[in-house]
Order: sequence, then structure tokens, then C-alpha cells
Amino acid sequence: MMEMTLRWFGKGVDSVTLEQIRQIPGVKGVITTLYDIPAGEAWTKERVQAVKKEVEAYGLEVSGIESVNIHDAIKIGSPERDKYIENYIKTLEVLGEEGIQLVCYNFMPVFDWTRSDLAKVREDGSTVLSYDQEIIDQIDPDKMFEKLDSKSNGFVLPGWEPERMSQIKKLFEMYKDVDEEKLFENLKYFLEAIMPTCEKYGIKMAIHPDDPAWPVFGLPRIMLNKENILRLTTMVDHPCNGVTLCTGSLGSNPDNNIPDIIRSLKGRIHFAHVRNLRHFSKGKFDEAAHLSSDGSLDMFAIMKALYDIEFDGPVRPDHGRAIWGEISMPGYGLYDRALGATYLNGLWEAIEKASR
Ligand code: DNO
Repeated sequence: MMEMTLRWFGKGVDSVTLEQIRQIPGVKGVITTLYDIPAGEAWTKERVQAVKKEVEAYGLEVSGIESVNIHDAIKIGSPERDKYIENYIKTLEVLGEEGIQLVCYNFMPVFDWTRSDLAKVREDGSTVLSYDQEIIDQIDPDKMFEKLDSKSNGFVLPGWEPERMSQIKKLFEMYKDVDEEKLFENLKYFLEAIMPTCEKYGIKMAIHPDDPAWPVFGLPRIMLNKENILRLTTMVDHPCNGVTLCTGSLGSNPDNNIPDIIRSLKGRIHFAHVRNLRHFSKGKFDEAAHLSSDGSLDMFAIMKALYDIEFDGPVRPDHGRAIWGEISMPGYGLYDRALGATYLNGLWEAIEKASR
């Protein structure tokens, strides 16, 4: 049985409260993080216990962490990586001891998810995140952070921490010898180092696909398609080495057949981000409401594929539109994600009952 969850960035960071989340029908858990801890630092037991206690006080559980971010030294493969891997292992131990067994992370160089617009206005007055490669091609990567930050409603965007972004030039320089093969190699090194700890605590590592699913700003990206994801699962062939099946990220490239990718990953999808988007042409898309008919993805086929492979991990609705005047971190308001959760739960119930 899959478990419906909602991403929650933590008190004081998120505009959405645990009280609101617990009132969404069928949502039993949150996916959270310690937003203020920089990538590379080990998490402490006290902090993890505190957030667990806070969430549990609302009758919810911590269903997983998104994200424990990976320090650039690990992605680059520089000599300090072992120290940062050691810290990562310490974090996993703390999480494991607290019974948290799902960790989402990504392996994208420099930038996490990327958009050209965080609030594109649709005919009905709602706004969505959108991507247009032609616009991105005209932006100096140095300016990318300011561009997004100015439209973030005052929130720190996940993966776009100002401390890191102030060093963009240095970061690009550090990645200059890293190509796709090197990135795969460094990912393998990292995963092999952490697998014994994951196995000990039953922690499932769930890599997030690159968003959008192609290289941006000349930086290599590898978690793009079925072939590369299968390469990841076979190169470290351990059940704890799995993926976050993010339909919006993989779906940014219309060549990715998502139900087919899901079916090829039975047992290795540990977490699912389910959302829709609207394709216009290659390299140009808008995010959409979750409903199939609002975008280009067949949400029924996606949920059916998850059901058929007996997926039983957490699912979360993903980026929503900004509607009903809500001000939130772009993509992460309450209203449209709550509608998404309800819709996905409805699809699941129908699929389940029709399969009996
Ligand atoms: C954006 C998110 C990403 C994701 C990370 C996972 O909205 O999907 O920031 O959480 O890439 O590490």
C-alpha cells in the first residue's frame, strides 16, 4: 500500500503548517529536512529527534527526508570527499537510529532543479513554474540565482541556498573536469561507501532525477532517462540503492515514457513525486495542475504502473500551481498540492478496487 505524504520544509521556513497537513484526507506523513544545515555537515541526534517530536505531536510521521544534500566535493570527486562521506554516514546513522528509513538526494552539479519563470500567469489567474530553454540560454549562470531569488516570495528555494550561490564562479571552475562518466564514477564511489550503513538500518536511498532532464549551463547531468537510471541501479546492485520516481522531472523530456520507466524499476522505486506538466515543444514546458487533462502526462497510467509493480513507499503530490491568492514557496503552496493529494488518492482507490 503506498503512503500519501506532503513535503514540509519545517517550522519558520514553510508557509504550510502541520495542522493544515494533517487535515488533508489520507495524508499520514511528511517528508521533511533540516533546512538550515549546509550540505556536508553531519546531522545531530538532537535535531532529528526534535523534528520527529514536532511532527508526531500532530499525529503525523516523518516518512522520509528530502533532502540530505550531497557536498560538491563528493560530486566532483575531490580529495576531501571522504571526510564529507563520513559526515553523510554519520547523518544516516542518526536517521537510522531514529527509525527514518528513506533519504532523497540528488547528484546535480551546482544547480538543483531549474526554471526560467517561477510565476507564469495562466488564463485563470493561477501561476505556475515554467521552463523555456531559449530564455535559459540567454542567462548568465551567475545571474541565475538573483533571477530566481527575486521571484521566490522571500523563501529560500530548495537547492538554491544563497551561501552556495554566492560562489557560483568557483563552483563552475571546480566542475570543469567533471563529465558524465566522472559523475557516474563519483556517484558509484559514494553509494558503495554508504551501502553498509544503509543496509544496517534499512535506509533506502532514493536519488532524484535531474530537473529538467538534460544538461543545463554546460554542466553534466546523468539522471535523465531509463537507460541511465538502470545503469545506476545495476552499477551498485543493492536494494537500498533506489530512486525517487519524479514524474515532473523525467517528464520534462517528452521522450521519457514514464509508465515504462516505472515498470522497469520494480523494487527500486523508494519514493514517488507525482505531478503533471504541459509540453509545448522540446525544451519548453509549464507545470500544471495534477489532473491528467490539465497537462501532457497520463496520471492514471502512472499510478497504475506504480500499483502494478506493487509500489509501497511514500508518494507525494509535487509542485502545484499558486491558486486562491496563496503566497508560498513557489510550487509548494498548500491548496494545489492538497488537491493533488486528493486526486492521486482517488486514482489509487479506483485502481485498487477495479483490480480486485
Ligand atoms: C524541487 C525538488 C528538488 C528535490 C531535490 C532532491 O522542487 O524536486 O529540489 O527536492 O533535487 O534532492
